[in-house]
Amino acid sequence: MESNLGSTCIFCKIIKGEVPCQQVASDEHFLAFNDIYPQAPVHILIIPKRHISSIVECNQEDQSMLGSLLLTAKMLASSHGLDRSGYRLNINAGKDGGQSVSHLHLHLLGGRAFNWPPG
Ligand code: DGP
Repeated sequence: MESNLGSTCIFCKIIKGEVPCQQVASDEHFLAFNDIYPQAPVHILIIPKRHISSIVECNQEDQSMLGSLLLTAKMLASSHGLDRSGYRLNINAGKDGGQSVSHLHLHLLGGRAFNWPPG
């Protein structure tokens, strides 16, 4: 779901260049940049350039975008040398999921071991 909240969204401001970021990659549909509060040696956020507030808002029309989002993360993990050691892909949704920014984003975390279950 698109929303005019995009005009005040911090990640939309990053996409527009109004807020700086450490960019990792960019294409027509996605932007990847380092998380400002890294939880691992590699902590990259991959976001769609179209404002979507959450995975909760996604539907069948977003199937292709969501698949591309995962493949983009997989390629970035590979280019960061994480294929052998492994990594974690994480999407937080809503309050219980710990989502703090209302713009769909995928966390790519790597460079250390992670526990399961998560805290
Ligand atoms: P989540 O909790 O899943 O909504 O994760 C949001 C992440 O976004 C969190 O790890 C911190 C990161 N973040 C928030 N604001 C900024 C920002 O202005 N720049 C960057 N690079 N990351 C941000």
